[in-house]
Amino acid sequence: MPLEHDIARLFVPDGEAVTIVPLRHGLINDSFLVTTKSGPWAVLQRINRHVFPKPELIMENLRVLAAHVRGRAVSGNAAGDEIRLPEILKTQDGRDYVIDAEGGCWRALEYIEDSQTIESIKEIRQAEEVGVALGRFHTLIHNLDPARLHQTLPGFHDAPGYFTRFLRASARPRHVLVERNLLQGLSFVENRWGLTRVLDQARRDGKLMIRPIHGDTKLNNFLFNKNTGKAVSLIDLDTVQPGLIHFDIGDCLRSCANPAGESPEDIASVCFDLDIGRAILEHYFAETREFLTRADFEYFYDAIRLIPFELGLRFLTDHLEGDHYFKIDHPGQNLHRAQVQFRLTASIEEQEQLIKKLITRFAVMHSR
Ligand code: GN1
Ligand code: MG
Repeated sequence: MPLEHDIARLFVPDGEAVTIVPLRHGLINDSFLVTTKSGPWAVLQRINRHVFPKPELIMENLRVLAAHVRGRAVSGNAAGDEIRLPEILKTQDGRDYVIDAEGGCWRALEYIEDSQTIESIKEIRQAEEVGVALGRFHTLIHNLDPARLHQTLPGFHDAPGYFTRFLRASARPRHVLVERNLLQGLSFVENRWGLTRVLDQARRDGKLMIRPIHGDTKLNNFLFNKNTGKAVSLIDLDTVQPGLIHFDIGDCLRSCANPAGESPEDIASVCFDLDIGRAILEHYFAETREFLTRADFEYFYDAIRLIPFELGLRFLTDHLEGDHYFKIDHPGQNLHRAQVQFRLTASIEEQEQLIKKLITRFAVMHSR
């Protein structure tokens, strides 16, 4: 019997029959949908120990987050109460995670009823919903002291750090790197290394402040109600940690405004869809009026350009290092993923003036 069945049994109430189906959209953790006789019940996950060496820190963050959200609900100050975070489910003997014989760390999160994920934005309304949901999530956590959260993944979204690592991985004699796609990827990065410093420098200069963030705001981490189409939850909370909200906005647009997705066969089909970007930002800003500053707005374009570039850099480095971070199905997949993100970065650069104009318009309307 597969391990996930044994583990699921520790969580599921006695005697409940369960079916367990792997969910395949993450590149890091292993996830399974656990269904009992009354319907979908939980998402069981094995946290990747190579990526998250201290999963207990994730669980502590989840507890802090849950207590903060409950506190806001009680104080009646729950601007974000329409966005619901999945509860941590306990084992029958009261633990909120389990370590298996091989050291794997398992936990179960509540399944939000009648919800589904989507893989690409098909209607503008879905983009609006994403903007609302991310805005509500940030509103919900913006006054949680970031010092109360652990850094679950040190170096995450540290663009200068990723660049240094890339340099190390690519510092081999160029004649070994004969492949054209690879050479193109290398020169794409080398022409943009300055970009990796922009947000980090703004943070060092005190222009941008560290806040709690989600860290992984890709489209399939938003849950939509199957009946109403409303975005009801934001899942995959492993990377909730101190950071810049700019990472979340950049990552959300990176994922949502590229309808071709992260793995299209034809890289030429990748582009940044400005209508989707506009709809997300408009609804995000309408929700976050309360705390965004003028300086925040000054760096949103850089974030939108940086995050796809950064992810491309991460994929390319992983390809050069032998694919030990992102799961792959075939060799060369991380190089292809990098090319997709670089194409998206280029599409954003082509629309720089339009995107900046849009952000300036929102800045005038909203910032303090
Ligand atoms: C990883 O595993 P998943 O899909 O939740 C990665 C994100 C990337 C994403 C790209 C901890 O997220 O940063 O944007 O792949 N998560 C981590 O698909 O590295
Ligand atoms: Mg994730």
